[in-house]
Amino acid sequence: MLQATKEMESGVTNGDGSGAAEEQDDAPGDVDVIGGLAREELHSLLGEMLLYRRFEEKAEEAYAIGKIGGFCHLHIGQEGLAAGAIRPLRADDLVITAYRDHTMAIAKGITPRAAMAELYGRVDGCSGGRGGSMHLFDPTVGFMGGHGIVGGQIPIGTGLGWAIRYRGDDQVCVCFMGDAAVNQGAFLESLNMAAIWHLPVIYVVENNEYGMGTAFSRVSATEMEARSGAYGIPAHTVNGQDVLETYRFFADMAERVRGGAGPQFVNAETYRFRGHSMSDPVSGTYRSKEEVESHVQEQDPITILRDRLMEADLLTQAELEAMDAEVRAVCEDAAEFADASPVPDPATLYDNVYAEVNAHGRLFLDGRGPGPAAGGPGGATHG
Ligand SMILES: Cc1ncc(C[n+]2csc(CCOP(=O)(O)OP(=O)(O)O)c2C)c(N)n1
Ligand SMILES: [Mg+2]
Repeated sequence: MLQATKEMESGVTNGDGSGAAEEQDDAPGDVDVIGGLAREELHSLLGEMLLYRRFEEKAEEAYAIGKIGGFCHLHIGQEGLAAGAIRPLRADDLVITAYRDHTMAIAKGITPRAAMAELYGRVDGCSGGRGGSMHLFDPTVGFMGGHGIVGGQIPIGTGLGWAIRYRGDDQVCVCFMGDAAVNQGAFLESLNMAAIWHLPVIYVVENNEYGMGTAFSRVSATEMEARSGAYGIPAHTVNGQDVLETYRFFADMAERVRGGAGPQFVNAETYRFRGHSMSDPVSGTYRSKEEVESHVQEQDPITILRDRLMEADLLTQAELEAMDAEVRAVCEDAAEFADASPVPDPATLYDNVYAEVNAHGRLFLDGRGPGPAAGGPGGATHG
């Protein structure tokens, strides 16, 4: 666990995907392995999900006392996807998602400190305190946001896939979205282009059954899996509450897409244990308390893995408690760090609003500054 936490703090996400793709099925008598994952890896996955849960609980607490403002959507209940889908990726693979992004950002390598400081709106936040909860972002670790417009990240994720192909690289892009996003026009256009251009993008629906208070079954005449068929994109379903199934699925899928399998569509079944956002009640009028309670009791990804490990004698109560104490300390430290970080200077309010433009009016979004004046090197480029 210690190692896992350090890996997260340094942004390393199991670089080569090792430990996942290797087939080591539960050999009889091999007590240290479940589903092809060794004890250390299993502890690491559990510790990661625990970290996400405690991070979100800390954010919930900070929101309640006014330390965090604006929108704030918790991922509690859906942590199996952050851990299971992102951990098997390479450090240089790309991840993009919607506004329920805290755990996804940490899974891809943003530190809990930088994530919490962003929620607090402070300068040490990963987006300089300007994005807040919905707009965590750090391209240096391959986390491309954090997007507040439902479906807005889908064309951008498609563009990231196009850029990978254009440059001849072998990364993959994992583009998450909520179930409500598949009814946006941007989803349809993006999938069509991804299919035509054979882009290395894995589109993942975090299907938590609801878009705010609207059940997916009320707004769709088909099952989720049918949504990519019109574009010839293969559809898959994975149980997002079973982190081992999710991990193995994505370890395999990322390598297949890296190897040229083209775009994929994944219906990841999950459930949110909290309200849509911090301003909503847990159940509301669109789902019953009993429905929520039964999912919390039976479909908690952390409890499911914990019980599995304990039943197989791969985890003791003392180990679990030590793990929990460790991640609680990480979250406490993140909150203290965020609270001590200054708010952005009002004089910088207009920074980063416009991209730099060179003498020819051309935008460079790849980190280059304004180009030289006309006639100099590069001056002959066409805008
Ligand atoms: C284009 C657009 N329309 C409406 C909204 C308001 N809105 C915010 S979240 C949301 C529901 C999205 O649900 P889903 O995609 O299933 O994601 P979940 O919240 O379940 O993670 C809506 C309608 C928005 N942000 N953007
Ligand atoms: Mg939803």
